[in-house]
Amino acid sequence: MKTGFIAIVGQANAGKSTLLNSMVQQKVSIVSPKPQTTREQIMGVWTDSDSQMVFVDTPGFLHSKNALGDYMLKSIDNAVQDVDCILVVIDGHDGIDERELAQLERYRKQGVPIVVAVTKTDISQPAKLMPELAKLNGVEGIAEVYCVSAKRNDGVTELKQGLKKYLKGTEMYFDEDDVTDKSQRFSVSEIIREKVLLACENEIPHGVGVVINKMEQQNSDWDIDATVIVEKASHKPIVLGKHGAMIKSIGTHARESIEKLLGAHVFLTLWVKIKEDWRNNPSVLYELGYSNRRK
Ligand SMILES: Nc1nc2c(ncn2[C@@H]2O[C@H](COP(=O)(O)OP(=O)(O)O)[C@@H](O)[C@H]2O)c(=O)[nH]1
Ligand SMILES: [Mg+2]
Repeated sequence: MKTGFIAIVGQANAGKSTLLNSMVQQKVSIVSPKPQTTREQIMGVWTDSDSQMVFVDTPGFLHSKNALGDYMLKSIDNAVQDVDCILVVIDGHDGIDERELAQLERYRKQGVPIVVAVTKTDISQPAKLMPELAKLNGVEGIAEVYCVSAKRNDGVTELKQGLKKYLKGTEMYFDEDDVTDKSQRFSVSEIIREKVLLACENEIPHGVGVVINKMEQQNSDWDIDATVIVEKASHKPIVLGKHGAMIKSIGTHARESIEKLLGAHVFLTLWVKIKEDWRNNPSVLYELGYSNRRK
């Protein structure tokens, strides 16, 4: 058995979480067109007959503007330590910029093999992609480059197969049925946050947090009660929508997705609460699980 950890890094919106979900064949990390959807380290586990790969998804690079941003940056640093391989995800549609090349240089110094996955090939023009790929030729320290489309699952099996050679461990880290290190409670709160991000366009960019107040199973049904936290009074009516239409629609989408995750009927109650500037409030960050403090 070959086992090991692979950190998934790259710019915000490159397609890291989508690629992780595609590699483990389950949605373990939420995805949205907004940068900084992923806030902390999430592990996705893939086990087959001869290997176990633990992928560590990270938030995209950002300039920290608040305490939540500091937490997210720390989470990237933690993720790239002690891994068997760093998988750098580059958006092939967007092209490769100087910042990405500089980051590759930074990772090279870690002394860990670097594999590049150029993704979104389903929407990249080959004629435009080729010169972008050529930029990687001169970069020292890249072990291999794979072109994939996470959305269409193109090249993903080959990428996983290729990554096996970098695994250095021999013991399994997770049970063979595990797909993530996160609790169901965490996944439920993330699904709700994803539906808010998807529903609210650019009005409520990143100031949304979700707290699960109650999550109980009665017979086979789940009863879940959660609060969506917004950071400005003006955001509350937007999340609620006209006569509550928006929060109702968010609730419906979230419930369907949670039912898939839990494989059972779900009763979901959502509340919206204002907590001004919560991204700088240590006790709210702690309540939402974004904290480096020990619990
Ligand atoms: N067409 C296409 N879109 C993709 C692909 N992978 C990701 N996306 C889209 O790119 C956006 C950012 O994806 P996400 O995985 O959240 O990126 P992250 O910020 O790097 O984790 C989302 O709108 C995804 O649907 C892909 O292979 N093809
Ligand atoms: Mg992500």
